[in-house]
Amino acid sequence: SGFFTEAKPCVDDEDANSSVSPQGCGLGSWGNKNWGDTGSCAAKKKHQSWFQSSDGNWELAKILSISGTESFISYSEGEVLKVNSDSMLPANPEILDGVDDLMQLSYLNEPSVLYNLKYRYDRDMIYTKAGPVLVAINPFKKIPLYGSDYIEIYKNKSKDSPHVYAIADTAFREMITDEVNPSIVISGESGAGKTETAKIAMQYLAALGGGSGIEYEILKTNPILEAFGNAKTSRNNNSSRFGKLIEIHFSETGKISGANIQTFLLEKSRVVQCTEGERSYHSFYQLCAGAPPPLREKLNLKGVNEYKYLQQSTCYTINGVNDAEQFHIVVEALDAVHVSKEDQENAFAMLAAVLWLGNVTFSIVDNENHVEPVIDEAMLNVSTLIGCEADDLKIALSTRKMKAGNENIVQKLTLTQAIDTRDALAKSIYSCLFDWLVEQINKSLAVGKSQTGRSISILDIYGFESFDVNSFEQFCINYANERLQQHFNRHLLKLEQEEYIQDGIDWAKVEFKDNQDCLNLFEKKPLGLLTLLDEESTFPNGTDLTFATKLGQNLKSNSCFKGERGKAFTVRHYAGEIKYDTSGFLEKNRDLLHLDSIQLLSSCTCGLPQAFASSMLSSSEKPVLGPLHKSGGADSQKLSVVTKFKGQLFQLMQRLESTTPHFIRCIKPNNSQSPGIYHQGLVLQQLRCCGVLEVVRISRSGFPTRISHQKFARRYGFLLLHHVALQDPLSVSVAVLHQCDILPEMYQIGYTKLFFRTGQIGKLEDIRNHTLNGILRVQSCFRGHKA
Ligand code: AD9
Ligand code: MG
Repeated sequence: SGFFTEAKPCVDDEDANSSVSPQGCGLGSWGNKNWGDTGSCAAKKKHQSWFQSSDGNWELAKILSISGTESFISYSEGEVLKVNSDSMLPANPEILDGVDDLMQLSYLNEPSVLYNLKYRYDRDMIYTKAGPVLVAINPFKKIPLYGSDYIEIYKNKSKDSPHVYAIADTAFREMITDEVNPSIVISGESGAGKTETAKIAMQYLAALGGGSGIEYEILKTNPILEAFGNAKTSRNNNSSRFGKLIEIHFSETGKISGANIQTFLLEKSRVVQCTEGERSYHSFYQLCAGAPPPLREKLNLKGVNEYKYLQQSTCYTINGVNDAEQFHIVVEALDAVHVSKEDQENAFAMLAAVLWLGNVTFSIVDNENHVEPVIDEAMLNVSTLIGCEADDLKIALSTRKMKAGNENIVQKLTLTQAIDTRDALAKSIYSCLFDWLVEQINKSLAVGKSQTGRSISILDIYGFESFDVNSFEQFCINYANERLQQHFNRHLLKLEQEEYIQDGIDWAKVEFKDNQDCLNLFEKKPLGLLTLLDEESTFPNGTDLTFATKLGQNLKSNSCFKGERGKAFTVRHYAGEIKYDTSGFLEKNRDLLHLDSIQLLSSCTCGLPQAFASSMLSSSEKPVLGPLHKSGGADSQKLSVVTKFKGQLFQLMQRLESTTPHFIRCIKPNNSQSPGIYHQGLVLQQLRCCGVLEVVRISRSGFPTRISHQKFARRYGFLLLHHVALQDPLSVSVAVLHQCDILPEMYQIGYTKLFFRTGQIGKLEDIRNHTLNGILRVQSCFRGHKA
């Protein structure tokens, strides 16, 4: 098994010497990237090789003969083909099939990595290490890898195959022994499995640190947040429409003492608009399907297909999901986190109010096309549910108070304005409800507010999205993913290499795709996407079109930006090019709720709307969106959505920087959410864009363990037989390394630190323990004598 656990540095020498072409037949390069190791034609003749078939997939072939730049190969069932030698890549020997760490591959080229992952995926081994990163391929089916038996196995370390449990275990032990706060950062495209992975990690930590009962509450936050914050999209039947950082607090002895959840930017627009084939938030369907009769009656609930907001898509159900059952699970979870029955009912009333708001219609009341809501069942239900007078609701939905100079004037609304006002109210009620729930959860989980300061954080945000039409929501989501990618690059690619270079060790730099340009495109002041969006959002005459035009004029020089005709623009993200349609950008960024609506909510007799109104008023203190809203007078002044989001992301990054990160990369093997389908091209694109292969390259040729000369000398100096202990730490260290037979290629001596390849410190620790035990034996023997 030693063969599989040690990192194997690169290609064997024999191959390198017998190379036919000086370029190593161009092995290792594909496209313009150079992932692979150098190999040789001789190596290709000995082993099987990869060649790319006409459909773009890589296939294994045997080389029959090589003449110049051409090779004859046989593949599949003996078919013989003439191919360009340069287009072939070496395959690994069979004995390396399915290794559990990509670092163990002799040839680290793309087809070999793809093959290794597929080999494992086909055998339900969905987890593979890529050096320090755990790669998780979504199985889209239940696999028997979880639960208490498995947790026990990883707890006792009786198995060390890659698993989320193993990552959580490492994080936990690191927290206890090194007194650090680890984080588990999960990334990947939409539908790749981040949320499931986060839950699996939580499950393990709950089992490890459980006992007080609080772990049960922590696990119960998942069904609640998923009900209110997840929805079916065309990419994922249970897509997170918000970002989440959960910080689990531990006592000194490693028992869970509480937790805290921070959420990021919920996609509000889904409440009032929904694309065909998708759904709004699960909570609506669950309520309609699962509410018991008395609640149905009280909220005057109808079937989902009677609500206009939900009717926009003809999709009401999800295959294999029982919304009524889910409703009961959510109620149970709300009980668990101590949301009172009364508050639960109030929360459901808000859901019903939102649904009924969507059914409010308007009729024209004068010859200037001003409208008023029709007083019907929908209007009456909304006012009952939120606890206001129907008349007050009517005024809030059909007029707007404005300040002109010192005078207050009342402006009547046109149909479009009235609909916008209605929808804005619905979106606000929903997002306030979401925030309120998170607050209730946090209150309940705050019991043992981390007295020790020890915690493990798990980050699960919405994954990179690319739809046919990409709007403001995708713009924000993809921006967040760009930030997260930079955090990944920084820790695994940049800092790692910088440390080698700074300490002066021999190191051939591994190049990687830096996404700083793209982040600059978003964040640069004064000319970045975010500032330009904010600026345009404050101009009274700004429109989505003028915004798009302005982008084209100002951002041309950034290589990640591409202007498009009309209201669109394209961003070259790390994960691919995305064309955004600016329709609705300005309005969504302003996210105005008119003061009239806030006043309406604060006058409601129902507890929740009042709480919502006061939280909205308190969060709208900072005047950032200027002129338009000042002249509008009555509108609340508040941070724009992107500015607030950027602030949250910066805070998040700061928090993550104070932790020791562990990375999990989720990969989606197909776009149809089906088990057993492994789409090479799709997997490759995800591996490429997120830099996993570069990480393996760095880890494989790198020195993952490092320790200062002083620390090393202190820990191992006593092992020296000849006393050099009086010498400087560097001399002591070197002497220890010689005495312990650590091979010269297994370490490097930097200016301040020693750098080791994997496994070397383990060897030294073994020797140390052995020696210490010997000393202890001698001492006890000695004591025995004395007695
Ligand atoms: V999004 O960015 O929130 O749209 P995620 O979170 O990356 O996305 P999610 O965890 O929701 O994806 O996974 C999508 C679906 O894949 C789940 O609903 C499961 O049906 C399926 N899945 C993911 N991971 C596993 C797993 N380890 N075992 C079984 C899984 N099924
Ligand atoms: Mg998710």
